[in-house]
Amino acid sequence: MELENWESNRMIGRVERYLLERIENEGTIHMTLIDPEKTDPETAALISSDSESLGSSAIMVGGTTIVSQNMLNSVVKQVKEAVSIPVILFPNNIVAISEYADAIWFMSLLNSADPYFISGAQVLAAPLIKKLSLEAIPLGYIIVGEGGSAGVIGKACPIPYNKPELAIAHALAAEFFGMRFVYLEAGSGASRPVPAEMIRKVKEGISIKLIVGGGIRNGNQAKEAAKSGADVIVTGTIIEGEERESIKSKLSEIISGMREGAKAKLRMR
Ligand code: 1GP
Repeated sequence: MELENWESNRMIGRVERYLLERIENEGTIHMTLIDPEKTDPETAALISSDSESLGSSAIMVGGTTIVSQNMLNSVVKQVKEAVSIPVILFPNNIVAISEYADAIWFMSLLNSADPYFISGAQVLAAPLIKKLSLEAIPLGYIIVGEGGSAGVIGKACPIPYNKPELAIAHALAAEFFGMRFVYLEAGSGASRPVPAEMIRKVKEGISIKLIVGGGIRNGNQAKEAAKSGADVIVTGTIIEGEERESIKSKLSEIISGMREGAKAKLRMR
């Protein structure tokens, strides 16, 4: 096979290609994160369908404390039936894999002090991912600020918000490892999202795609993150425990804010 064909056929799968195209066209894209321990399958399907209508590009499914694979499978299956955008697994551990998803973030927690979260779980999961033909998208995961439950469970040494140079170093390591996405994670429900300055400096320092999440609750924060250079914005907590209409209005505010920020980002290209 020609090198070029090998690269296009083998390295980058269908979901990743779709994400890259949307980022290229829209500047910044939004993903809704569903935690199957906190949202039942029916509600997950409704929220996912609303997210798609409002402009989300993908649904991520995962949480820090997944205990039931059955629940995960039901959520993924029902979400798949409700949307045409991809469903991407966001695994906390080896049990968080479902054959019904389109792809999986194949993620390494780069600032963990425990090798299990850097490459151990990944080695255990890889054969199953292959067997299920799940598209694996390589992702460097970096916990910053408070770090939340993901920081505690993943035994991370969170990067302080006033040390963007450390975030750049970790993100560059992800790039040099060959990962194609890097995620600055403030932790689900963080009281402060990743600061604009950290996003801007990391974006300037790398050439892979930058995902930002944790603590984004309003349109202004989404706008700031996009304007500062985020390629993907993830929100999860805003869809939990609220009425459908109020979730829709929050999502719409966040996606409009992001789009405003993305316009500024596109102009700066
Ligand atoms: C958590 O970054 C995601 O992994 C989303 O965070 O729940 O605070 O939106 P929130």
